[in-house]
Order: sequence, then C-alpha cells, then structure tokens
Amino acid sequence: MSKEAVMSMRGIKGYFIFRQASPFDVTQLSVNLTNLRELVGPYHVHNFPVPSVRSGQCSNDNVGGHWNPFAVDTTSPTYPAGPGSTHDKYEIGDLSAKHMSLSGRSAFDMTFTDFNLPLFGQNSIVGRSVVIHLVNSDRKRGNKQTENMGSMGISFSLA
Ligand SMILES: [Cu+2]
Repeated sequence: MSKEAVMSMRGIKGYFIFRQASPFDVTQLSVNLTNLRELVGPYHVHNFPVPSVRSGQCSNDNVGGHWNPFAVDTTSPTYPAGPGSTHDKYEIGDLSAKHMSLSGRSAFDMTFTDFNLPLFGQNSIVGRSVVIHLVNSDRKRGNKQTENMGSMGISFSLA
C-alpha cells in the first residue's frame, strides 16, 4: 500500500509518501519538501484528517494530537528528544523525533525506514493528517494546537 500527502502551502511544496507492502513489512517514508526557508521543524501524523471542504488550503483546523495509540508518555524524562532510539519508544506519529527534524533546512529529500508506522490495521495512519510545525514549536506542546505551517490530509482511498 502506498499513501501520499501532497502539500503546497505558504510557498512550501512537496510530499510525504508512505509505503508498506503488507502488515508484516516495515514502512518506507519519503519526504521531499522545497522552499522551507528554515521556517519549520517538527512534523507529525495527527489524529484526524483535514476537513475535506478546506483541504489544500493552509489551515489551523483542529486535527487533534499526535497519533499515539499506544499512549507513549511524551512528558517522561526518558522520551527520546531525537532520533536514535528504537521506534517503539516514540509516539507513532512523532515522525521528526523518530527520523530527522526539518529545522535549519531550505530543502529536504530523505527516505526513512520506520518499524512502527502502520498503514494496515487498527493503528494505521491512513485517514489521518500530516502537520508541519514552525521551528519554534515545542514538541511537548505539539499535542495541543500550536502554530502549524500547514496541515494536509493523507489520502485514504483504500481502493
Ligand atoms: Cu504535530
């Protein structure tokens, strides 16, 4: 299965592609973004889709907190501040902590392997949203509504 979230907001253009061949395979996450102007940092899968009536537009719509079906405690002192821990230690949706922040970048073109980012089953990210946050957003406040650089829906047509 392959799902794509395409964005073109506030001058930023690019996409996230999520690929997982079966529930028993790892997920490949490809991130390609241009014209970031060093404005953004964290990016996450949030709980709810961007309302379809406004999708494609820049939005601060409430898409809920980070997708975290295993209730990993991000306020714990042992919660990893960045990449390097096994993926089960992070919220499923905390993509930038698991892989790499966008901060300080003008462009970004990377592919990551994620052992805990399902496109199948009850913990799937399909039908949710990807949110890119301004660089000065606090990760621990990321569960609340902070300034978003733009939200975009992950396509969830399952044909
Ligand atoms: Cu977020």
